[in-house]
Parts: sequence; structure tokens; C-alpha cells
Amino acid sequence: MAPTLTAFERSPDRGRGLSRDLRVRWALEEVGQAYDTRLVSFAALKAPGHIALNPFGQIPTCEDGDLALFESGAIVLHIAQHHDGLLPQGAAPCGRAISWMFAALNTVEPPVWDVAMSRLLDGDKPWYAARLATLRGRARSCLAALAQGLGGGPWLDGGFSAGDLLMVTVLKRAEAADLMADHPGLTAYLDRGRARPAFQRAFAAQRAAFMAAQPDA
Ligand code: GTB
Repeated sequence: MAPTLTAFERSPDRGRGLSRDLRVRWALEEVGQAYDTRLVSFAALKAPGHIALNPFGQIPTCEDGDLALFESGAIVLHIAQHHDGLLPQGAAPCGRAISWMFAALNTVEPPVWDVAMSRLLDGDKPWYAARLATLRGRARSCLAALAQGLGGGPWLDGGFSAGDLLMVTVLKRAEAADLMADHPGLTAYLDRGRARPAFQRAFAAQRAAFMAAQPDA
């Protein structure tokens, strides 16, 4: 049976591919695994049925047979461990790809997310400009380190892996927060990721869900 993902019924990203179900859709597309989606309203996210799947009342979740997972990174890792194509063979290369998965979610995403949230929520505060400058500084130095780690390679460590998949989705968020201007190498990397046919299919599917809910958007 195909796994079932949850995603926003009306995504606040307005179909721009910023919600975190995109990375799960993309992973499933990369490995050629069909999936179903269950679109969830904001109210339903906090209702007991969804809280049983994700204690934090968030999307995405993934039900795969008897297994119910939450956390986009854990879901992508599960997909990568059960299909060929997203983790390299061999303990050392596989371990390095998993290191990049954690780097994307634990090291790069938090400072990028902090900038995005501050721009969204803090604009009316008297300390906004100084706070944003601090947050932008942190995010930019993290992106500078990432650019150095990427070096001249097309991908982070050899062939395309789940580490790249997660990192590209984080850089999409960095781009939306205007953090990519200093890093043409990272922008080219982001473009390589989103040029992949599997990304295109995932993005189109997520956008189609948004358009179906809000045809006037
Ligand atoms: N760590 C979790 C994971 O990786 O799965 C985080 C999941 C998460 O943040 N889910 C968000 C959610 O369900 C949607 S993706 N939020 C509802 C809630 O908390 O009540 C985050 C997101 C939200 C909105 C935009 N946007 O508007 O652009 C982009 C991304």
C-alpha cells in the first residue's frame, strides 16, 4: 500500500514550496514510490486524531503500513533507508550523507528559519532592525561555511543524496528570506536541486493541492 502523507489543506506558503511536506514528496519522487496525501486544516492539526500522529500538531506525517512517522527528516531518512537512490552504499559514505542530513536540519535550517520568522513576526517591534541584523549575520556565516563545504562539487559529498535533498529545501527557505545574494555557488547548487525532475513533480503536486483549495490565488 502507498504511504500517506499529511500536508496543509491551505498552505500559508501559497504554493511556493516552502512547507516541509515538499521534502518528503521529493524523496518519494526520487525513489519512484507513489504516495497518497491527506490534506489537513489548521484546526484539524490540533485535534486528537492528528496529535496522535504528531504530538506537536504539525505536518508532515507519514503513515506507511503499521508505521506512523513525524518529523520531515525522520521521514526522509526512512524513505532513504528502504529504497535505493538516496543514500550511498558503504558505511562511511552513508554516514557522511546522514551527517549532511543532520547538518541541513540542525545547523543550517535554524538560523535561516530565525531570519524568516523575525521578518514575519517582529517588523513592528522597536528592536527589529538590530535583531534582524544579528540574525542575518548568524545565517550568513552559516551559509558561508556551507558554501565552503560544498566547494566546487555539484553535490555535498559525491553523488546526490538525501543530504542534498534536505539542504536544497533549506536553501529554498534561505532564498525566500533574501539570504543567498552573497553565494552564487549555493544558488547554482539550489538550482541544480530544483532542476531535478523528481523535485519538479513534488513541487507541482504540492502547488496543485494549494490551487485546488484556493483557485482564485
Ligand atoms: N521539525 C518539523 C519537521 O521537520 O517536520 C517541523 C514541521 C513544521 O514546521 N510544520 C509546519 C506546521 O505544521 C508546516 S512547515 N505548522 C503548523 C503549526 O505548527 O501549527 C513550516 C512552514 C509553515 C509556513 C510556511 N509559509 O507560510 O511559508 C512555510 C513553512
